[in-house]
Amino acid sequence: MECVKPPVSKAGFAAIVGLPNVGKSTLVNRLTETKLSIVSSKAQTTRNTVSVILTLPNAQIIFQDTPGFHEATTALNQAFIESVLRTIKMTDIIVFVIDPTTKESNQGEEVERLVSESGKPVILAINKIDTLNKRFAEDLVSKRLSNKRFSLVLGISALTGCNCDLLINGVIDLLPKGPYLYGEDDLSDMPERFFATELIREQILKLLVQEVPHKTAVTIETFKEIENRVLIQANIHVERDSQKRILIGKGGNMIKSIGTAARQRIEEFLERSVRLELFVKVSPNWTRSISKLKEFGYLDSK
Ligand SMILES: Nc1nc2c(ncn2[C@@H]2O[C@H](COP(=O)(O)OP(=O)(O)OP(=O)(O)O)[C@@H](O)[C@H]2O)c(=O)[nH]1
Ligand SMILES: [Mg+2]
Repeated sequence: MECVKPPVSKAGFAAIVGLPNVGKSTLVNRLTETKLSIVSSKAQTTRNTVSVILTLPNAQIIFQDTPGFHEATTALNQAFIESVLRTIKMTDIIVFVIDPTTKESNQGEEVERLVSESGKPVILAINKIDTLNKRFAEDLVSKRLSNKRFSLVLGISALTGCNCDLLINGVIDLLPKGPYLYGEDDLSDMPERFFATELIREQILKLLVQEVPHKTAVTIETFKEIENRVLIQANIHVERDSQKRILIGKGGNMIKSIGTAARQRIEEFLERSVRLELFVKVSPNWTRSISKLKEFGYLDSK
């Protein structure tokens, strides 16, 4: 009699770790075919560890996009670092992403040491190879292959998807065996209102220059269904009056542009019609205030 083997599934967490701007969020979106993690050309875009779930026929990977690891100059930066450290501690596998198009830094060495000493399996993903000559990219990979600390070394492009299938296979090989941890249709364990704040912040990062986006936090005050629409009222916090003026813009033009673009992105995400109301508030020195960081969701409120 033929014996039918039960399917063996694998499931676990893969943390995406690296310096700011190396393409971690672009990679998580590419691997999960979503746009859940916000991306911008500016460093320090991601501020919280963002979980995005990829469910395949025999494996479920919870990718955890982390903030770029960098020097802590404010309580906010310190919160980013703590979020990365916490995620490294909890994860099953680390995907360490580097950007060969920028020069190596002390911070780069520090984060490499951190992932190497984590005791977790590490995959090295050399990203942005679409911008490199093929031979040069191959040399970079072969140089790193001699480092036995890496379970796998791949040259990839999060932008074009090059070798991303190999990266997913590499993660699956290292995943622990076990049942799925989330429902097959779940995309994230984070609430819709979190993604709404991120999509507003994404437009702020896109439309404003210099330090204003980095001094901006978004909180949701109202998120409720009214007459077939979701009413979202959000506060945009800045540190100074001058930043408030820039955010509002001449005749309210800037805040209108942010609101229109963010509403469209939130509607795509929620697949529902949205009414978005934005209010700009001055919260002096919030990036240095522990109580404000807790209030804005960047630190545990315990
Ligand atoms: N050419 C190229 N650009 C890329 C690639 N991956 C990401 N980028 C670009 O790099 C920039 C930063 O991308 P993000 O995904 O926001 O980087 P991040 O590592 O998440 O940044 P932080 O959240 O600030 O730590 C964006 O302009 C991306 O379009 C890639 O494979 N090739
Ligand atoms: Mg990011």
